[in-house]
Amino acid sequence: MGEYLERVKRVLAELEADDMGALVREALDAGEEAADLLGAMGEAMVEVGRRFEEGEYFLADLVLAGEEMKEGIAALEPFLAAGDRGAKGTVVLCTVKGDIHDIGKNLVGTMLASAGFNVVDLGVDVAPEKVVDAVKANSAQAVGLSVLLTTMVGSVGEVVESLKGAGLRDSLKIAVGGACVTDEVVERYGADAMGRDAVEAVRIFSGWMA
Ligand code: B1M
Repeated sequence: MGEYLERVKRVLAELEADDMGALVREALDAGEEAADLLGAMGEAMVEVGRRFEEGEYFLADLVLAGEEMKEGIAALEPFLAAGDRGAKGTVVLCTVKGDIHDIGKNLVGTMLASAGFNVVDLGVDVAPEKVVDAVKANSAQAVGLSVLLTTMVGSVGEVVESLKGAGLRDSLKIAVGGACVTDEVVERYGADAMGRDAVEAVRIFSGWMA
């Protein structure tokens, strides 16, 4: 890992970042790749989560790290290649009911939009009925669900069941992602695929909606 990548990872993980946007821009100017910077920030967030789990960090620290990461991502956005927006079809995206984590979901949304998808982002803590309404209103071809809390993973199943109930499931593809998602989650709740990161998410949706 290059010097800037190490620095980005360290200051975010140590909660020492007071202007993540400036640091990321400096790293880009020094020649670092946007994708590598994203990776370094992602690793830092895993470390922040670990320290929270171990009682070293508190909720306020998660909030702080989350805000800094958002600033870092905002600085990267112009570099996450812009494609032919909306041409590939429509994806309804959200974080599931009971879960308010949105950094990963936003990143997936940005990358999908850059790759040419029309993204309808419903936000966080989204009830299954809202997903159904949005799929109908936007004639979406796919749904993307983000879930980070193990306790909320059942919300994925609720969305799938609601889409089935509305007669929409057969004409839709559903991808899930987020820190707690495994292949088993996909199988148990009847989704179609899981993405480990935003790049994989783009690959999955592109495979469905080329
Ligand atoms: Co929370 N939190 N948090 N948190 N938080 C986790 C998820 C946790 C793992 C930390 C830990 O204990 N180790 C833990 C969950 C444990 C579990 O259930 N297994 C946890 C907890 C417990 C909680 C609270 C319950 C804490 C409390 O209140 N006591 C609470 C829950 C509130 C709620 O949702 N109801 C809570 C709150 C928060 C904050 C609000 C303070 C803040 C979020 C700020 C925000 O999102 N605006 C926060 C943060 C920052 C984290 C950690 C530290 C970082 C998450 C993050 O943004 N990562 C997180 C630790 C961790 O994940 N290891 C943690 C960076 C982001 C880029 O990665 O979101 O994983 P991620 O997205 C990735 C991939 O997963 C994937 O692509 C993204 C880009 O690579 N991906 C997809 C995501 N969605 C996808 C969808 C796809 C495909 C790929 O297709 C559709």
